[in-house]
Amino acid sequence: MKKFIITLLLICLGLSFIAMAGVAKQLKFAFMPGIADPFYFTMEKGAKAKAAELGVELIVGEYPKAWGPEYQVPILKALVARGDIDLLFTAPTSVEALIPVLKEISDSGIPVITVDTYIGDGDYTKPSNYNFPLAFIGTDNFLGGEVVAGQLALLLGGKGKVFLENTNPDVSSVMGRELGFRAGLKIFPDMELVGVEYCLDIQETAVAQVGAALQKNPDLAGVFGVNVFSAQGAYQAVVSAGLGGAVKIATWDATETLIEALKRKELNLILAQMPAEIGSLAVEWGFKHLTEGAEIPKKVIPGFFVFTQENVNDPEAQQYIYK
Ligand code: T6T
Repeated sequence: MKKFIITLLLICLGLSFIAMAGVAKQLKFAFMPGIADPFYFTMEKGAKAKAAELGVELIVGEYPKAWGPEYQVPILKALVARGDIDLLFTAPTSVEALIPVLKEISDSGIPVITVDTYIGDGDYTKPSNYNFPLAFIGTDNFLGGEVVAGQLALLLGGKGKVFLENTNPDVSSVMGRELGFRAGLKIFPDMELVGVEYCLDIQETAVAQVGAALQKNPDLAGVFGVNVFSAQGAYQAVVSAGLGGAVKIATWDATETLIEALKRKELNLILAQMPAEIGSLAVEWGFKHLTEGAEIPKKVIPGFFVFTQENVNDPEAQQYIYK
């Protein structure tokens, strides 16, 4: 009898070892967005789809109601305080202010990928106090800014006064767009940038700032709004001044609001990023890194698509509208 019980125990022990070996631990990734807007909602969708495909559990931090470290950092801290996160990907809302908190998270053993925005100058290959993220995955904002400048110049026949509505001077993405736009305009000696304002990612402020620029410059020929809220604000200001069509409007981020305005020919172009792809790539690279030890390229740069009045109804273009 004793021998039988011992044999039974050994069999049970063996079976539980086999079961444990067969069931790999499910990875848990955390995503901390920059603000509640269609760009990050679409990024979450892309990340969720890839996570489901790979069997990763995706935990999404509460969406900050406004832009800035004061809103993002407390949510980020609460997210990692759960203690069971295997990897974090996030859009830092400031190049400097997010360094200490992300460093602390990385030092605690949670690998960090920055998506959409970066810390420092975004070069994670050289020695610095911000080179600890595994990678930056996001748009080439400088290139996009140059493209927008070129397109706006084409729409204006290469001459005229333009105004740029930006959000925050300490955010890598939008500053890249501004610098690219400035560089792109240099090719056209008769194009003049008459002003730049920062709305802190508040649409009403963008409306007021662009409205004031229109009053100050009655001969303003074009406006560039660099992200969802600055673009929607710029569009609103031009239309409510009765200048829709007369003042050319270049925008960034393909929200349904902007797409509908483009279809009505009330604005001229929209640069669409690939937020779903950015989210999907973050999950895919994080998974490969943790399961196969893959080294992630320090910069992963998906492309972008430019919507115009001519292509906005093309069936192939519809996939670039944020969901
Ligand atoms: O344009 C995106 C994002 O790329 C940027 O970093 C912040 O603004 C958006 O989220 C749009 O509102």
